[in-house]
Amino acid sequence: MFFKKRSWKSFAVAGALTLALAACGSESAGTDGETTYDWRFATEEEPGQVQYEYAKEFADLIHEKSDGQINIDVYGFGELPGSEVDQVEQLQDGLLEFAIVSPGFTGGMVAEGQVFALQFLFPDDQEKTQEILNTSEALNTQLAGMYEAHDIKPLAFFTEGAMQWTGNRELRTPEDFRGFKMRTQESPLIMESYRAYGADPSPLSWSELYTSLDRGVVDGQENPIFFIEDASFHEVQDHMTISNHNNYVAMTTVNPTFYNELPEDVRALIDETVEEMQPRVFEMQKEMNESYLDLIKNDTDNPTEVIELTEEEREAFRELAVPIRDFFRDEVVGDEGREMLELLEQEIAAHE
Ligand code: 6CS
Repeated sequence: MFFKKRSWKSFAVAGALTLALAACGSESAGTDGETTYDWRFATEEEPGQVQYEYAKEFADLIHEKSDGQINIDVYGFGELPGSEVDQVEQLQDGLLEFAIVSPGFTGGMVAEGQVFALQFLFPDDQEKTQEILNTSEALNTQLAGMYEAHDIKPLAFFTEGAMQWTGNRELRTPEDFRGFKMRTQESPLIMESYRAYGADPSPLSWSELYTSLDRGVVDGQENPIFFIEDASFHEVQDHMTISNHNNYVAMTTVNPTFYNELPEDVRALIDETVEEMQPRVFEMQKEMNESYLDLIKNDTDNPTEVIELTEEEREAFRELAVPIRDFFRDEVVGDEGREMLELLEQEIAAHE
């Protein structure tokens, strides 16, 4: 079996933090009288990228606060078997305790999670967007409940930055997308959004993306700047459009059975640390997205034309993107999803 067996030992509490003794899962008595909790945390990204660095800091904080009683092994993308979608299944099956999940990969299962694929929905102001992600009842209560029904418990939503387009040709107007082979995540709504621009969407794991761009299997893709640079997509793309058409939203998730069976004080420790990580990850992505833009612009070995859309140019895309909200309401979700979007739209309006 690939995964390490979960190890539980009985313990004597050390330091200021007292973790309750209630057993969660299997437990075995240790010789040193201490319980150690060994958990696994999977991410969809690699060292140096936002999700991985988030998980590392989270693991370090939890380790420190628990006086070393809780160890969390963080897995970068590719260290566990399978794709992003397989990692979600491993979380649902309890093979992983924690995972960062991009809703785009769960579109076939929790249709309502595709709300994040609705372009031009959230404010352009990233701080406002993060505030909505932190406080929204539509997301943190309604949508979270829909995920929980599928054995995925979202503890937090955070932005990894505004998304931009890269292409093997200039992408300045919707006409430029005509017949364009656009790589997307596995979400019917993301695909529909690109069909509205006239593109030909093609879902792929990001592990296949560099080669697919290089070989012309696909013509372009969307991602935040830090990811475009760090995954070297700009090396095999001649153009990058600063479109800010959407945010890349990720969720910190936990297996609900594991979480619900934890002692209350351990759950409180997790919750408190998740909350502490929200401003931290916001700063992390902001710094990375800003500095990596300069890296792309200054990479003379791999020149990339950077096009910044004017408000007027963005408007042409917005006009085609807004009707996708009706598609979401009418074709993708049921009453609960419609109510969620209505509430979310009210929450967004209150921030603008
Ligand atoms: O494009 C993707 O699929 C990847 N993008 C980011 C920012 N994180 C992981 C994800 O799989």
